[in-house]
Amino acid sequence: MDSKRTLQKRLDKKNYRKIETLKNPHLEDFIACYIEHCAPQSVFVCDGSPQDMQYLREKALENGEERKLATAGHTIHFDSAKDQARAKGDTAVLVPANIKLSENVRTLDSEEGRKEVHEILKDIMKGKEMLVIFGSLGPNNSVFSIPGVQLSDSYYVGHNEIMLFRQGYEDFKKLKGSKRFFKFVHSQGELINGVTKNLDKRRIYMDIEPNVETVYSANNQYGGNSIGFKKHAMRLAIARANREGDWLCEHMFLMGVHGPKGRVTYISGAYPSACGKTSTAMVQGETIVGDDIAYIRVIDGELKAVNVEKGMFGIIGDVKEKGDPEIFKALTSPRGVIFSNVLIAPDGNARWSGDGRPTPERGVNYTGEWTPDKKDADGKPVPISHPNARYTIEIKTLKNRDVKADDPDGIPLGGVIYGGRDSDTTVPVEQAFDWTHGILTKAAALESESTFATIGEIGKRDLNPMSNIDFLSIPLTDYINDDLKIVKNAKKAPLIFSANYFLRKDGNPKGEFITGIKDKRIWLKWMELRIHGDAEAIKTPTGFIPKYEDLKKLFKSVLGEDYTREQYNEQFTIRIPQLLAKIDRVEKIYRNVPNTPEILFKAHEEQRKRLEDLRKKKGDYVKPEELA
Ligand code: SPV
Ligand code: MN
Repeated sequence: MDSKRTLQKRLDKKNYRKIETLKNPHLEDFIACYIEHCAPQSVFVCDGSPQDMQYLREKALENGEERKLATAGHTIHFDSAKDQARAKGDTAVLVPANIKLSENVRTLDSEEGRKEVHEILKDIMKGKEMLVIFGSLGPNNSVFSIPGVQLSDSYYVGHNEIMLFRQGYEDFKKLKGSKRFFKFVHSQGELINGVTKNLDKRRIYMDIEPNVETVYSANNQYGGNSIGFKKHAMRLAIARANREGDWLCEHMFLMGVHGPKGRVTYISGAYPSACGKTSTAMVQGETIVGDDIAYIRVIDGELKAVNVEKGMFGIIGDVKEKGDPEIFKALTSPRGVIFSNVLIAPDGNARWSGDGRPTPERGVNYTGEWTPDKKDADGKPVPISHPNARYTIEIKTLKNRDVKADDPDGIPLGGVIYGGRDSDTTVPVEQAFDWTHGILTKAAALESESTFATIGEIGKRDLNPMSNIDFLSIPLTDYINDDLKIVKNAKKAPLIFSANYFLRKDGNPKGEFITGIKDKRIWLKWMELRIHGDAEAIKTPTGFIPKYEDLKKLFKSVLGEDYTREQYNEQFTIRIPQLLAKIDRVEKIYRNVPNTPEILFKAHEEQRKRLEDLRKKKGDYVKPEELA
């Protein structure tokens, strides 16, 4: 194939020049190959200039992928009713024959998968424009970052990518012809009333092989399925990080926690869906670096991290002024916002489930005309917005953006949080004994309990190690080993914490919460103090917990609240039967995970022994003051 000839023939002069300038034969081959294969009517290359970005925004409106809302800068997009979340069943990592990843990750033989998806992609862009979008995964001019190129026939995808990711066009120049970039091909496929028609042919295949590093995505629109730079790039990055061995790609937010005398301490956090991840990163009084994906490296003996993104693709449900004031403000004032799958209210603005405002009388959502009494085919009420409805915003428009949000040198990590959800087991905040203990008993044992809002039995717990179970493109145990060894070349490891905002009265999964919505602010401040050795702690069988006096002071100074000893005792009781049951569950799962390191079982066995010893002395439920 003569790529240059194809490009010259199929691109107009201006667009051809944009590619030629990059002097990268691998890029030219990739673009030419998919022009031939997907057969678009035209090709638009976005070089990151303001006018090219404006073109994407305007085209998204002009061809109906987005509609304007009443507030300046706000638009809305609808996905098909059946394409509103990541399509796990249609997603697979392509691996050479006979290689198996973990049970949780679907794999397909590379040859078969490539053949299948390429048959689906054949001529899929007929009559459409192919967009070529360049991104930098991580800050520009940074050792952390990886350039990527996305081909897509969706302006909505292009629009999201220029908001969520830093521009990559200049970074491609710096590649000097190398093939060290990630590649993504996406098509919405044939549309009917603006949404994907052939959902039976929806495929998202991750080709992680070192010389390929390409994701093919067909017949879908939902951002988690279509936006290559986000979770698709994450699968490629996890595989590359594992091969290179000296960095990590984590499903983590990054934030600055503000301590005494102007001190800023950076903390990352991995939380499964619906466990409070974005709420924590956007908490009042602190500053945000990123809310979803981080690359981590050891630099000069320190663990440093960057936000792979520059925007947020957040879940909008339950964002209300009271609980998430910073996000609520961002979503209700003029600035660039793309809403997806929410309701257009009669005043022309976006409304969503749990926004804390009176229910609108009517509107238009992803199901068409909507009224509060609308029922679906099964007679169930149709919510105002889809439970996975999202917003896209740029962090630079937020006043709580951290000053180091785009620092190419990254931010130094003082602490790492693993945030789970349970009504009856883990205390609101606890520090692991050390890095290895934290990775093995907190990160690898991270669980999330199903709620009314999620499908499944209430109170059922899913293991979600490092909150990354859905995105692993390498065996789970390799990922755990990579996390264990990253600190080998560090002078000092960050502290590891667990967090749980969801304890309920008497451990009843339907009972009321025993911590307040704003209490996470206190747990963060306590972690910050611990990182600097400015707060003492009580040793329990599972880690270090705060002392009452320290929390009392923080509740008063940060929230102006009187924190009582009763509250403390209720929240921080060591619930031995539940903690032992958790160990049983986790061990049972890892017994079936191939190559689980022996130290994982050992760490849990030791924890079990410490819990049993304490139970013998003090009974099932032990108040912290009994240990002090
Ligand atoms: C998540 O589910 O973790 C997300 C949204 O961040 S998605 O892009 O769909 O993965
Ligand atoms: Mn995520």
